[in-house]
Amino acid sequence: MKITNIEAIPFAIPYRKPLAFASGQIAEAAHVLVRVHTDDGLVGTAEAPPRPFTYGETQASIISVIETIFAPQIIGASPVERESIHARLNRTVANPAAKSAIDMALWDLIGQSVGLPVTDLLGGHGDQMRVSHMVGFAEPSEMVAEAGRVRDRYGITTFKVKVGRRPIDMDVAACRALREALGDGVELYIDGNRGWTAPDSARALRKMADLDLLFAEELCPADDVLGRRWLVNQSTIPMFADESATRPGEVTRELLDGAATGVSIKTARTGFTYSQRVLFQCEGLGADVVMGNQIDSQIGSLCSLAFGAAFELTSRRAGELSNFLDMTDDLLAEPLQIRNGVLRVREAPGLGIEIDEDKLTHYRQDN
Ligand code: MUC
Ligand code: MG
Repeated sequence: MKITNIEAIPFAIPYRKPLAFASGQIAEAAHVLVRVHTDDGLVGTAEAPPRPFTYGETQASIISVIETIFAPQIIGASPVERESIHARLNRTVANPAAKSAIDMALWDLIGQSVGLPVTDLLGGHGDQMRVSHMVGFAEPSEMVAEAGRVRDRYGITTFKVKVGRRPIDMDVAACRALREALGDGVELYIDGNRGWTAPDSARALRKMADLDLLFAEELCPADDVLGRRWLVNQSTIPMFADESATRPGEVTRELLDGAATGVSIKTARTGFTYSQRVLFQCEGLGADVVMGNQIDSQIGSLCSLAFGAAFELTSRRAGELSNFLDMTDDLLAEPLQIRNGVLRVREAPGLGIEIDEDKLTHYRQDN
């Protein structure tokens, strides 16, 4: 089996309501669908969500780097030659979403060619994950209403609350309102997307000490090196790194620096190959992990689920798999269904991504 062609197709699907957080706002899923074709007729599929505020990639840059640099480097290779393919891709620095979409499409091809789901190839731990839902910036009462709706409709009982607004009071009030309204039966944790300073973060954590937060993610910038260590030293809850730890080397640095005690794994930026490395590193160092979300559509969510369900450590915590609920539509022929707070892995070989071609024709932006 040889790679014959790589398609990078821009598409845009509006959100019902924008998701706002300290580093940005997403109002439409303007992503890139990546399809890797082979000479035996199989097609591997994944998506690349551009997040300029985190990685500098745009929809145009993802398409350009795939078409002009990556495709010529790997056409003719076999999808199983992952090490040599990554060596070629890594001649170009950065571009994590573009590289990861190619990586996941290759795993999809390998799964299809041997007739096994990618989850089984990766680790085969289980076939489902509990789902955590992200609650974006709004007035506290609206945030409570959204979480309540999601809990009642989908059975989700874990919520990631976006914080990082300054001054800290509105976020502290939102977390308190969520705990009071939803009770002790739900899990809450916070993500600051670097919006607070270390002293802001310490104050906010003190004010929320009675809210039984599971952990806190990326409250202040990674460049605040001493501030982050100072924060971790005084925090009574685990502190997770997200956008400060996007590659295996950064993960090691953050953990050994004492700047974080856990890591968010996002397949949208480390694919399956490098997500495995990050996971095994965390396991070896005794660090905690959570499956994060890059505001993925159902395609990306299926990829995170395939990886998260494959390992015991990634299945312990609920995975962030529900951002697609805010989208007005999606590209999967068979939509994902969250039931009783759980998403199940597809039994089909590979990733089980079947694209609705009519929807793709409707939402693609290159025709
Ligand atoms: C997160 O965990 O930070 C927000 C921006 C992004 O790229 O991912 C999200 C969620
Ligand atoms: Mg985060």
